[in-house]
Amino acid sequence: MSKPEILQVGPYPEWDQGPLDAAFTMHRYFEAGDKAALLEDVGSRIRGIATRGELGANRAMIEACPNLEVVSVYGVGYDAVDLEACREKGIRVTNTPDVLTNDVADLGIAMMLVQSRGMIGAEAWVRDGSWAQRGLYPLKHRVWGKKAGVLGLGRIGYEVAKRLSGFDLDIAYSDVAEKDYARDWTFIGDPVELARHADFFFVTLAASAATRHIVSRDVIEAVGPDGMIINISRASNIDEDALLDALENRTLGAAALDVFEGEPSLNPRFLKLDNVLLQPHHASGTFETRKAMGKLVRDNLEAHFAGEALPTPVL
Ligand code: 8YV
Repeated sequence: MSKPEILQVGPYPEWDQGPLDAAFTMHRYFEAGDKAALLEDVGSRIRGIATRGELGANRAMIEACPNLEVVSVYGVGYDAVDLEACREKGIRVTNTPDVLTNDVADLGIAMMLVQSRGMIGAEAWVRDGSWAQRGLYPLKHRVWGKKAGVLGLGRIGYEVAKRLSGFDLDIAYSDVAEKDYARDWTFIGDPVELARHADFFFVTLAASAATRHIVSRDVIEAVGPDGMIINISRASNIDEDALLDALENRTLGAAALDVFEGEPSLNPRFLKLDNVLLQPHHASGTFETRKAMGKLVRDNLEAHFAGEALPTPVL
């Protein structure tokens, strides 16, 4: 019996590629010189799409595969998958939640600390000889005992808030409703009010059309010149032009960002700023977590084609 044919949208590490190639016939979309020609050639044979969180699968790709049965996302965010198209056509969608939650939360906390305490500049201060030549490194800002706001108290937001409580921060959160598992923290429904509360404003909610630019110019202004925005979700959750304006005008004190519109290309305005920490969308980027993500991608595909329950279904 021939192996199910899969459209592979982006690269995977070799420890994933090997088992995928053994179990399926993989068509490497990302390597195709003429992607339209590849879809024309193999689209009718494609039964599954294996993609990445930031790459997804748009309607055109889905419709180019008329016998598509399942989309397996390497990542927890499935905002780049056209769920409406999948619903219309009865296509299953899976992602890789839970296995990456703690790494993503860890990096968010690290980004807050690194940016607030100026550790990138401090490293340069030592390495370039400034310490010996210019003396003490300039003072930065405290983290412990201040106020934090967590926009989105799902899996990742909850783990961020848990970690923040270790720094004696006054923690508030916003979500669609109060969470019974968050009785130790203050619920503030309005993102602007949450931003007014926060010295450190974490953006941790899942991205969708409904959350696009939820961190608006008003929210950014409410975080203010002494506040910091930390984004470990998706760039689309923030009005990036408004963010850049505020960072340039210093009406926002600082930002620490792991995601960007148009990544891996950035708006060049970011590169001129000294009040933003730039990270290359690597919040889940550890060997341990990425191996667990890759296994979930395979487990979901194998379960589907074996007619078994999907381990981590979205649709
Ligand atoms: C992954 C992510 O790095 O989980 C997600 O949605 O954005 C990241 O954890 C990405 O999906 C891997 O390409």
